[in-house]
Parts: sequence; structure tokens; C-alpha cells
Amino acid sequence: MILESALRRALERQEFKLYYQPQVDVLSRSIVGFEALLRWYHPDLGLISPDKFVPLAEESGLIIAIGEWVLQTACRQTKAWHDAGLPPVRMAVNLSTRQFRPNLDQSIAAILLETGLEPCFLELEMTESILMRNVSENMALLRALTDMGCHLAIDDFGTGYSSLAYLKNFPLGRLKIDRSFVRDITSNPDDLAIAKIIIDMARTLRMQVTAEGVEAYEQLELLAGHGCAEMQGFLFSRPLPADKAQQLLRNGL
Ligand code: G
Ligand code: G
Ligand code: MN
Ligand code: NA
Repeated sequence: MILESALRRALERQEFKLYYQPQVDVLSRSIVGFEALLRWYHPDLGLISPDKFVPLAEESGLIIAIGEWVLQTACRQTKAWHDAGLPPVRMAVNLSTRQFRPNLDQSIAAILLETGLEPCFLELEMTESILMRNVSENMALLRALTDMGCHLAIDDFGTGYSSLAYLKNFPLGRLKIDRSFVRDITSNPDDLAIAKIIIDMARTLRMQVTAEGVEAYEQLELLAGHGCAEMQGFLFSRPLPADKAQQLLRNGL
């Protein structure tokens, strides 16, 4: 397949880039973290969204090498911002199912050591489906990652199939409310009810909660009114290239 062989060469040709989307503490309106989001600039096809190539990278196994590049680049960038005296933000990195292999913790430990980033500034985002596969194996892996000092977040929460028992037993620090519940939250009472339940559940389980896809002030008000302190979305900023993200971090929102 044409795209697959191009994907294979994309790493050596340095065609990948990371964009960074701010995660905001809404009370203080300060940036508390960034989510790293992968972009592929294909020389002929232009910008290709991860929705298009991540599944292919997973099928072919290339996601392992690409994922390591993402972790390395995101950690190095965060450390550079810290060293430049900017506010000490955390960095959230998306992990795909295929990256959950027995040596993931060692590979992340090596990247943290090499980049010098303190583990507590790295947050790993995973979907519910990751938790439900190979439960005991993954439990050991997730424990190794949190023992090391990294934080774990559940991405797109509410769209998958995780059981409440796993939420309780896995060492998870954060739930991210999927943006499908945020989109119509001002007009759809069901979405509002679901968002509230997720916020309450996070509080009960002593987890942090982040609302994704916040685009309008009215959405912010509803979510904040129910106790959601952290948000991410176009209302604050789109994902930005590193230099623009750095400017925003320096000058504030
Ligand atoms: O902003 P956006 O179009 O970047 O993201 C589309 C999808 O791609 C989201 O589901 C997001 O989680 C996923 N994604 C973005 N960056 C990465 C990455 O570095 N690794 C993996 N596995 N998924 C990513
Ligand atoms: O699955 P995950 O949550 O990692 O995906 C993040 C995706 O959400 C990225 O594609 C990012 O560009 C997109 N995104 C971030 N903020 C907003 C927003 O406010 N509105 C919409 N529609 N998409 C957003
Ligand atoms: Mn994510
Ligand atoms: Na998400």
C-alpha cells in the first residue's frame, strides 16, 4: 500500500510534527498542561490527520517507533520549557493499544532519563479499551508507570466499555470527558446529565477531570458550575506548533 510505505519512511524524513493544545485551569485561566497531538506533513499529500494514519500505523506495528518519537519529542519540549523558566506545565501524550507491551515502562523510563524530564510532568492518555484487554498484565504495567511517577488519564471517557471496578482498581488519576458530551451540553439535558455524572464520579474516586472540546463560554459555565476545573478546547486554543504554544505559555491566554 502506498500510504504504508510512505509512513514507513516518514520518521527518517522527519515528516512528523507535534502540535500542542493547552489544558486550562478555568478559575485562574492559566495553562496547566498541554496535550501533544501528532501531525504528518506528507510532501505531496500535505497534512494528514492522525485519524487517517494512526490506524494504519497500528496495523503495521509502526506505531511503536512513531509512539517513541512522540514521547521523546513531547518530553524534550516540556523539559526545554521548564529550563527556559516558563510555568512548569505537564505534558499529556496519547498512547495507542499497540504500545501496551511489557517493556513500555522501560522504554518510557529511558526517554525520561534521556530528556531529563521529571516523571510527574508526564501524563499518559489511554482509552477505556486498553484497560479492558489483558487486565492483569496491564495492571502491572500501569502500576510500574505510576510507581515511576507518571500520571495516567482515561481519554474519551464515556464512549467505551470500562467497568467501574477497573476505574476503582487501576491507578488512574484523571478522566477526560469526551467532547461528544460537551458539544450539545447547553441544549441536550442528557449530555449535561452524563457530564455531571462523570464529574461526580471523578470526585468520588478522587480523580481529576478534564472536559474536552469546549468551544463556547456557555459550555464552560455549565461544566465549571458543576465542579469541573480543567478544560481543553477551541474556546481557549486550537492545537499549536511548539513556538506558538511557547508564546502562549509565556504571555498567558
Ligand atoms: O487533534 P486530532 O485530530 O489531532 O486527533 C485525532 C485523533 O488522533 C485523536 O483520537 C487523538 O487521540 C489521536 N492522536 C493524536 N496524536 C496522537 C499520538 O501521538 N498517538 C496516538 N496513538 N494517537 C494520537
Ligand atoms: O481523542 P483525543 O481526545 O486525544 O483527540 C483530541 C482531538 O480533539 C484532536 O483532534 C483535537 O484537534 C480535537 N479538538 C480539540 N479541541 C477541540 C474542540 O474544541 N472542538 C473540536 N471539534 N475538536 C477539538
Ligand atoms: Mn487525547
Ligand atoms: Na478525547
